Amino acid sequence: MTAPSPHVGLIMGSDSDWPVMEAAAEALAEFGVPFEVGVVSAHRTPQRMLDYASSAAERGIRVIIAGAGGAAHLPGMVASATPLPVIGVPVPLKYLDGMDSLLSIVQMPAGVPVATVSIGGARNAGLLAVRILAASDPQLQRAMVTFQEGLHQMVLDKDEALRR
Ligand code: RP5
Repeated sequence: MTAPSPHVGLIMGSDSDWPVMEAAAEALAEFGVPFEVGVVSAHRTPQRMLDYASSAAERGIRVIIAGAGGAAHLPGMVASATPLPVIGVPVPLKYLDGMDSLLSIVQMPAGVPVATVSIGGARNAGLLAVRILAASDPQLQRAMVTFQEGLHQMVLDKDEALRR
């Protein structure tokens, strides 16, 4: 049996980003969304980044999640070279608490959008990718509704436990 072709491209500037970015992979796996993972650096492998971004749509990728730390130009540069929706994850490094990554990703010029999640917010990046795919996939949308109902119930359960 052949593996399903990936719908989400999960890329990061360095393998050192993986401990943060892993949460996006987990979210995608929870919903059974096929994805690929790779290291693509805007600064160290600029041509590879352009090749990845410009070929992603024709390879069947529908959403790209790009995480990077420091001078985090990867999500924005990828967004400039693909028509696909790009979700940017600011990865916190040793200095500046990820503010550098956040500001590098979030302040995009008009015309080149990147949906930026919170610093270290890779799980939400995965969930946002699921929602984007679910907009044209009723089965996936039902799974998202079930997930949201689970969140609702979790809060009610915690409330009840506190009141006891
Ligand atoms: C960025 O530089 C990467 O996304 C990573 O967050 C950071 C440091 O990379 P390494 O020096 O750990 O490879 O481009």
